[in-house]
Amino acid sequence: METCKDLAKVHHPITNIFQLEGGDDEYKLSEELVEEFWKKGFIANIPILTDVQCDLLLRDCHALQELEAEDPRMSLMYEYHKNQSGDDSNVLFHTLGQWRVFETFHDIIFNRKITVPSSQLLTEGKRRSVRWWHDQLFAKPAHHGGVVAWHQDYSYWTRTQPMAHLTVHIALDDQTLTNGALHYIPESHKWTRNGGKPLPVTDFDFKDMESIKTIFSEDELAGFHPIPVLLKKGEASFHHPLSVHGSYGNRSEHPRRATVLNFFADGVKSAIDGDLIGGAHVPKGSVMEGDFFPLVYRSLEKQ
Ligand SMILES: O=C(O)CCC(=O)C(=O)O
Repeated sequence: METCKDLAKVHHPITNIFQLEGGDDEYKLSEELVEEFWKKGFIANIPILTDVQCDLLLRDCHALQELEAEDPRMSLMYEYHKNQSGDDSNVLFHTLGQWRVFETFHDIIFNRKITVPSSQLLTEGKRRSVRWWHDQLFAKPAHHGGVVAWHQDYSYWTRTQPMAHLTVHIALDDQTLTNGALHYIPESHKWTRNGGKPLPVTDFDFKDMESIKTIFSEDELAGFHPIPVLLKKGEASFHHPLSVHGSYGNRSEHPRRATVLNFFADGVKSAIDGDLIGGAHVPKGSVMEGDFFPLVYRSLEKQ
């Protein structure tokens, strides 16, 4: 059988696409931005990628969308949904695991313009070493691109504990009100259940944008004020694992694509003995590490 190289075995950049000359401090967020993150649950419009870097990712995004079911590279993907909603008028291409297949998606996880700010935002107070969790690619085709319903990321991640996670959403196309821009609910990262647990998962059919409202308290409903962040191509938002976010459909003339990187602080442990992602197992209670979960940034601050 034809085989292919699993880039998860390589725990450093392979190309110089995202190479940076500066010292780490050049890529640090200001104290004001760190404060804003903890106050609102997200920060946005942080410039990360050049047009050339975006275009290389878009080239591979196209190749990913064209992968045939029998292509051996498909076996490396954690998840591959041509249309997660199953509804032709609401198409959401959504994959996890392309970092194992394409050098671009592999190397971006080590980009210090991303990992240095992540080390500042993973836990309040001190900088943390950053470990890779997984990637996601969202592509909404022109005219009939689908929604990403309101949700908190950590609702899907309780198999890794404690919660010290972070999401970096990078626009590969300018995001607008007609093409399905990312929206946040400011301060919703404080909305929890039973002593700090995330809200339960509600968007089971990947179609109903508003399904989360069925479980909101009166206060949460009153505080539900979505803000579009209108990222430009190459800009990122960083959000807290409990920040409620989502995006409407794409009714524009052009596709809207975004790459999403998920990290956790070094030291987060497995909370299950089963499959963590893509067949990766870490015994319950043990620190998340190994091929699938490389350290992408080592903080010099005492942990
Ligand atoms: O709207 C999108 O492309 C995905 C939103 C999302 O769930 C995320 O960035 O974490």
